[in-house]
Amino acid sequence: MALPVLNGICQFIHPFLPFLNSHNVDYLTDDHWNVYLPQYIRDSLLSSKTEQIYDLYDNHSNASESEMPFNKQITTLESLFDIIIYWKKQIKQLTLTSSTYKQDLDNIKHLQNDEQRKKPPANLSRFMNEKKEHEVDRLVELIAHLASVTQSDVIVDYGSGKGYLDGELIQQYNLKVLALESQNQTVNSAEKRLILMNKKQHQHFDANNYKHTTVYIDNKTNIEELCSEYFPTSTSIIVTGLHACGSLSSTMLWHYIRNEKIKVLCNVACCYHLLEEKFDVNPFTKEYSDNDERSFPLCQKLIDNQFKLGRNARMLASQSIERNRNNKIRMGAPQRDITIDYSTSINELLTEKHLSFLSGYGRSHHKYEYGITDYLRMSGIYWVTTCLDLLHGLDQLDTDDIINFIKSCQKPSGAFSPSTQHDEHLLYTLSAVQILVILDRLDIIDKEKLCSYIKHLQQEDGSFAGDDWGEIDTRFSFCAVACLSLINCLNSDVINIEKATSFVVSCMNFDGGFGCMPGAESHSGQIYCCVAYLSIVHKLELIDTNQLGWWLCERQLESGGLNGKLKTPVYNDISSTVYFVIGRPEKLPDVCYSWWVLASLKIIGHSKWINHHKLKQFILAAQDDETGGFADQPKNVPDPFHTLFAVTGLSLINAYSESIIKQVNPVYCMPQYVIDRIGIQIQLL
Ligand code: 3PZ
Ligand code: ZN
Repeated sequence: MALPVLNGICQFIHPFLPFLNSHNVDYLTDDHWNVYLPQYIRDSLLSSKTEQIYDLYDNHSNASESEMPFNKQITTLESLFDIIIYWKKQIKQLTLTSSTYKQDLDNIKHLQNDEQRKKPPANLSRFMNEKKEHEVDRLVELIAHLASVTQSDVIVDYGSGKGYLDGELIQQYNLKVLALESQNQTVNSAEKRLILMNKKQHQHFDANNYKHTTVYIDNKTNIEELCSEYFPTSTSIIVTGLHACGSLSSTMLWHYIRNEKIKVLCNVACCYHLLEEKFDVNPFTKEYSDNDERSFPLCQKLIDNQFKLGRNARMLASQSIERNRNNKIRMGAPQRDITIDYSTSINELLTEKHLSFLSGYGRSHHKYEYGITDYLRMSGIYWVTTCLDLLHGLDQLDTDDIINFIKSCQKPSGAFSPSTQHDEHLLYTLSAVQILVILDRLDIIDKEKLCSYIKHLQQEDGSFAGDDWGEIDTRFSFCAVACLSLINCLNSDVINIEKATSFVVSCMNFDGGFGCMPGAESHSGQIYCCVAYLSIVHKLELIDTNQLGWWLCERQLESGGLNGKLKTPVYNDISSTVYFVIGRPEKLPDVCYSWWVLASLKIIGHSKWINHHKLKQFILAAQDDETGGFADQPKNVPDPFHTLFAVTGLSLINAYSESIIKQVNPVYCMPQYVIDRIGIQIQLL
């Protein structure tokens, strides 16, 4: 019964797949309107409002015959809707809807009284937000009932994250939980959270019921064996996941089908776009996946037909029409902005005031004010030194004092700390190297030691840790190659450049941007580090410059300022008719993003894609006309960090002549004449 439906739908959507797989960031560059939309859809869209199109769809779905309109040629939007609605009805007949699920649950409930549940007191914080509490409480109830009717004694949680679900399974129902999580840090913080919660609530939490382990789960993972390792007496298992991401959900299915001891699968899947696809390229590596066992499609029939759906189409498939219709706030909603009265704002550069603001910070490091506490003093000195140099004020700096300070921060490893009492770190090592290059005092560096320090921070996968504590981040990949190139030691004897590059590229996202690790959300600061990294190693051709350029120039807001990342509305569809948007902290425009965004655009050759005049107005308005210096936004407190990035932003758009602001190098964020002096060749597009 299912097979004709499956085949019919595959045939029906086949011609639409290139369209379904297009991404709206390519809308203009790839001319989607003309390339993908048949004339009849273009006509309908131009002649009706969005609301009317939705109405047409709704009216159709009520009126439509359940007979397949086979012989009709699709020439109107109505006839297209006819076919879509026909297939929707066919699928519905094959689907367990939420009403049958609810009935099933009620039936189970009759078998099981709920007296043993220890509901947490409503006035106690469980360190979860409301949405999470709602989800967790319902899933916990369901799992407990399923455990009871199937006599299962261990719950295996795939991708346990912060352990929200596990904590409640144990507290409320005294169940045994094995938590599986691939991220070590996450597992540790989950355990801490559970212990903390236990203390605060004075409730008994039986630690013997909670076992966790750090594993990357795939089809080869032997769940039965893991269970008997942690719970030797276990006889039957429930596998579950609350937002089991991408392939984790299909893996769970794989295990369930093949393992007798797993009695129940109870999963809330998510992130369909992260599912690997057998016949499509991996969105991150752009390569065909060998790991076809846990990938889409799972069904043998579709595998036999070599059916390829594509990542964007799967993403689209998880957006319901009903939900979109009900949301007034859509993805294309304007980003949050501030209003600035440009008729009264400062519109000239207060160079003299900035020079005294900066040299006040630089002169005595006993009196560092807001922003420059000792844990980032080395970077503070770099911000001040670079900015003074760009404003022709380097003579105001006590360079001997600075050199002595840097020497006091040089560790036996050859690397540098933010201040004397702290430990060395790549971030402050780069700052120290940058200052020394500007002051032409590279003699202070022990190149051999520094090279071996940086070498030992490189990991097997090519990534870099920031220090011996081991945090991994694409920022550190940039710091590593920036340091090495500035001391003229960037070569394959010191670090594995090829691996380092493939790690950075593995952090590239479908939107053209980069995150701090593979799969992490695109963010301007991270994009700058990755783009600057690729410029230093001359591998800019690996960037999709159209896609990235679009993402970056869309950071500019009406106020002229730039923000740091995409505003992504988070929909909370607890009830099917009421929709809330839970506001994630949005990124307002900020002067420092002038640098992260603009420098990235400059490197990929698209700095003209933002409005220079408006940006200049925004940056100038953020000056403090009393103390000097720039703040993150107009009227806020100035600091050296934002002062540097305001000045470098103005430099990149050539807002003033060289005699007022010197040229800045977009990769190193140092004066261009300094880079020329040491003769580094970066790549610019
Ligand atoms: C600021 N750091 O973590 S920080 C930084 N931020 O050391 C320095 N834009 O509270 C100063 N925000 C001011 N002087 C802010 C450097 C941050 C960036 C915070 C910030 C900037 C908006 C909220 C991270 C290079 C190095 C470090 C960063 C980015 C790039 C803070 C908060 C954080 C930090 C310092 C002070 C004022 C100055
Ligand atoms: Zn900022």
